[in-house]
Amino acid sequence: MKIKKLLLPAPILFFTACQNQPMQPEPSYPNILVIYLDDLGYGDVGAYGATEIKTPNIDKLAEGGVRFTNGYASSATCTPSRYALLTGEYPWKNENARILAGEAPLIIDTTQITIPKMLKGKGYQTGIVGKWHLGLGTGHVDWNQRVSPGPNEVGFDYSFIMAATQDRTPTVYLENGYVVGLSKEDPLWVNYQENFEGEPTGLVSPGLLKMKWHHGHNNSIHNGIPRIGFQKGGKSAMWVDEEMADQFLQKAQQYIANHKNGPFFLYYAMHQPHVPRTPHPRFMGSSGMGPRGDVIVEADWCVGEILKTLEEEGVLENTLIFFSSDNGPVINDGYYDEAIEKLGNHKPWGPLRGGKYSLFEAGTRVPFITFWKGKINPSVSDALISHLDLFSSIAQLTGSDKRGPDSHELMDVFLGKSKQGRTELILEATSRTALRLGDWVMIPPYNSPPINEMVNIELGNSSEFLLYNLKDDLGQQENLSKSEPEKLQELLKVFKSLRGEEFQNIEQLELK
Ligand code: NG6
Ligand code: CA
Repeated sequence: MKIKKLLLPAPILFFTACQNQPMQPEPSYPNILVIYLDDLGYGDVGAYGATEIKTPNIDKLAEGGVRFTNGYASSATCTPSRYALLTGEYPWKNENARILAGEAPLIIDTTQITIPKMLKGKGYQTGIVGKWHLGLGTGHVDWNQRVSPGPNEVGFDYSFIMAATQDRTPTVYLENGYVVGLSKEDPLWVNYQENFEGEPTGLVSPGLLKMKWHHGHNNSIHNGIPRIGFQKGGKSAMWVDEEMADQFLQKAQQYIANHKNGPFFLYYAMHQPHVPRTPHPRFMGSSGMGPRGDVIVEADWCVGEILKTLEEEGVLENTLIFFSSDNGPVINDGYYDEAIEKLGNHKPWGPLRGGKYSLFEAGTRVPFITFWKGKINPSVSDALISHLDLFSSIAQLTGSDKRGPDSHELMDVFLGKSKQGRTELILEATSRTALRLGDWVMIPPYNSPPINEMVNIELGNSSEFLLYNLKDDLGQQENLSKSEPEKLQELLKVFKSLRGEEFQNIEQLELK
């Protein structure tokens, strides 16, 4: 097993490295780079079957690494997925792990163990660049002071983030807790309950908009785009949406250059293709699919640039890369941006049913790739894996004795040496849960509407139990709960044992 080799005591590795390359001592452990997209669907990537959109750089990762076909985000929305990724804990165990407002308090306890904290214990430098969306402060954030606690208090030595999402206020970057470019003369104020007097909103000033809102998104306007949440002031700090990709890329590249002597852990949390989709002008029209396609092309380009940076800095062969997305795809998530009109034959969900917010497969099954030049042999793996598993697997790789509560040790699977993934996984979508067990999925009955009409996505809600055999029915068309009662019982038993007491009488529960 190669892992054993990696677990050689540091001095031995160091000595070996010195013998081979006397000028450049190698770090004992690999750098770890997590490239995490926002709302990228299973079918949005060439390597996963997309033909109408080109993603050559992501495809390069897939072709040179392990491309997982059963890789899952923990949840069908952002905050819970990101919570699980960093903590290795199921998001439904933390009642605050649901889509957060831009002023929501931090939902990771500062005493809680996280991947970056664990890696700091192993001598890593740790950084995050991009979307945070895990809350900041303890309530009533004053954006004109250092905002804390945040990423720097849960394990990141360096952070350059947007607080929540691109469609939420405040529309500013924060670097190590400070709003970037903020002037004392024009302080920044944020409110999610009411507007500031005299400030225009998407609702009352449609003439100021360059992008129209479809649902939600009619509060404060910045850069001609109406957002969720109100803000006032802070003009010198406001980001330019169209430059966000370049901004995050540059910071990520700088981080790599500054820490090339490693080992480093970099969480590069890109904002594409979440709404509002605002490609840089050089990518406008690049996909023929409107802004949603264009920002995927832009994101793919960013991935290529990051790979180049790793190569130029001489660390590509010593960097284990995880590539994935926080949840499944959505076409109209609240703005008129031609995503529907120009979709053509492209299927962001690939062969799967549902999408973002859904308990059906497309909600949580996402592109999931591992890449490590020279260390991973290219392959396709159907092993069942989750973002949850990064924690304990990385701990395994780096010899840490820490583990994530719901995280499995699957480094051999991530390195393509084994296909023995999980046997079971709880899937979550806006606080509803389902169970994947082997090739089967069971979704308990939920009373909520079966379709979210606004986004036009089937949510997986039904008055009866849903049971699918994904091996024969990847598109979840045939509900076998009646014809396979024993299978249903088997899954129910596991579901109950994983979800605990509250779900013991699930047959009688009126689930919302
Ligand atoms: C929803 C927003 C949606 C998106 C989502 C979060 C409305 C009507 N919809 O509430 O546009 O921002 O939250 O997406 O406001 S996520 O990927 O960060 O979870
Ligand atoms: Ca998302």
